[in-house]
Amino acid sequence: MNRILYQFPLSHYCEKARWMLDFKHLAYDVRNLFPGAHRLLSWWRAHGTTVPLLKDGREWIGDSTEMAFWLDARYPQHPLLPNDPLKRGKVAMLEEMADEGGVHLRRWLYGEILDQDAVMNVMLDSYAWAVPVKEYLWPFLQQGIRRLYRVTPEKTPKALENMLAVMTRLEQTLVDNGGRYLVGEQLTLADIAAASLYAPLLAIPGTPWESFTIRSPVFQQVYEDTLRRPFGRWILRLYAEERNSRNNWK
Ligand SMILES: N[C@@H](CCC(=O)N[C@@H](CS)C(=O)NCC(=O)O)C(=O)O
Repeated sequence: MNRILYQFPLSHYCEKARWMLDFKHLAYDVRNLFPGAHRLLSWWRAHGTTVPLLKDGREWIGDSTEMAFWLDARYPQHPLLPNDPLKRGKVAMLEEMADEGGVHLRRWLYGEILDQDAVMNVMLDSYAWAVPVKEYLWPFLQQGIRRLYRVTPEKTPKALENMLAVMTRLEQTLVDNGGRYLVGEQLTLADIAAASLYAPLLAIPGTPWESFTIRSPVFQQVYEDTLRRPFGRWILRLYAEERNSRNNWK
């Protein structure tokens, strides 16, 4: 396969990239990079430090937003961004907002789930060499994640607040647009970004986040509130009706 998505199974930005490729009906292979070591490839090929990292033929793209623009330019079928300049600008702005929400969500959610064996399994079971030693590796990985994403008791409450504030702004846009899509009358990059970056909150079957346990009362409350809100119900609808591939994250 000449198109390869380098990723982490658990990453919601990688889910965004998978969804974009699936939406455009582009076939690809998934390769899981080991956290930390991934930076060698990301830096070498795209001068970045993160995944998703896409290799498409001879091209390498190292950021999910860049990927969207690049994919649309190269493969115009099933556009992620509308041609109309006003709608296009709005989609780009909402995607950026969703990306920002994803950073807050990640910090808060890791604070809630990073001590769970289910998280260790999703993160490490895809590396055959790591499985026999995963219990030894896990504390180092946990520490690295806490440090990289600044998952601390001081920072996570603010991350929750910010994550919910972005959710409210996206939800208001959705409701103002009639409740089906964020912009216009069809799925765009804005919807894919918002739904994939907030999907970890909802334990949707077929996603990497289905197996986590909700332990704290705060998480229970956030989960129930999100399920009740138009935004949460909308994400569930998109996953049920418009996410044209599942279980492709392993
Ligand atoms: N702006 C980037 C963000 C991607 C991102 O934050 N990826 C995380 C995984 S969720 C990552 O690679 N973290 C490892 C690191 O920063 O070294 C994108 O949209 O692709």
